[in-house]
Amino acid sequence: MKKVVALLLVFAAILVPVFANGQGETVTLTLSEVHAEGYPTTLADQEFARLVNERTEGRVQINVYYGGTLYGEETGSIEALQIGDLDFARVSASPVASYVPALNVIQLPYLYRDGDHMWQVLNGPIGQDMLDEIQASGSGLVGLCYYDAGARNFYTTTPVQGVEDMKGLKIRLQNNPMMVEMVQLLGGNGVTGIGPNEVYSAISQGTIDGAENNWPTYESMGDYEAAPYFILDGHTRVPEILLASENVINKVSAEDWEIIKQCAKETQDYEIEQWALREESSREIVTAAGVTVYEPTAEEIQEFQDLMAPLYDEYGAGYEDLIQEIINTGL
Ligand code: BDP
Repeated sequence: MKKVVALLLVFAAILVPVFANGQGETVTLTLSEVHAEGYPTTLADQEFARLVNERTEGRVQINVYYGGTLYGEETGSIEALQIGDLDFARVSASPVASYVPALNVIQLPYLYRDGDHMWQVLNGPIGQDMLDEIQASGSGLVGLCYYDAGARNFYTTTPVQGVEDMKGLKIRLQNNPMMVEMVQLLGGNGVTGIGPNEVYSAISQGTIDGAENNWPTYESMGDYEAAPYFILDGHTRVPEILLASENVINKVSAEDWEIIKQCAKETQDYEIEQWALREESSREIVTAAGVTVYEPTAEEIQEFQDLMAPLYDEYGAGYEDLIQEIINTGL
């Protein structure tokens, strides 16, 4: 009799978790984020983890490592996703283009009229096709959703009020050859291989003369203290992407994979709201700290745009119709 009870207990111990989640034990997954606590994308990652935990009734637990503690450089996190060493990473679309070249199209300089235009494109069939392309490309990556990252602008240790002031400046860029070429077209030198958390010290040490980013990163990484000249040239709008490793599909049930994809989509609007708030507060913080913000005239912006135009021929080759469709969206 005792043996039977013992046997039943063993069975129960095995079967209860199996029935509880359809797969076995709770699956613990890891998400890497370069930004600090409280940054809009970090908040969205955490909301994603919370929703997944709630909807899978605890079957899937996602641990968010923010502040670049796992990977300070996004190329490193993308490669870890590809080999299944990491499950999720919230990254900028910029470095992903090295693995999925079509993504360069949605980050060409001066492509969007404004943020609303970009969201119309990303929330429509073009945006979904691009996310699908990430997995279809055989990169081992899955694009789950986009987040807002506003517009990127140059900031430097010396005043820049137009293209002529960019000549000879060493500017840190994301790991994307198109961005390096963009700065070369302006007469500057693009520098890559510096993580966003290292920009402040690279500027302070004089390794670079500046970088380019949005208001929140400029503020949150403290870069404004080292490079206090900010020109609102708005050369690119590069969306953020929440990526999964394709390997996650093997770690969770089919039902939970669908839940994960759905939850990611649902966090997009939340991030956009958080983004708008942070863009405003970051702008206030850096201007109060004495940053010199230069607002170029339409003619001055046109000069940036004209010099960068060759990127459309090179990186837009084969995508001419798509580019036209993007430009026409919302008109
Ligand atoms: C920020 C993005 C972050 C990038 C960073 C960069 O949010 O994902 O890593 O730019 O310039 O705006 O590397």
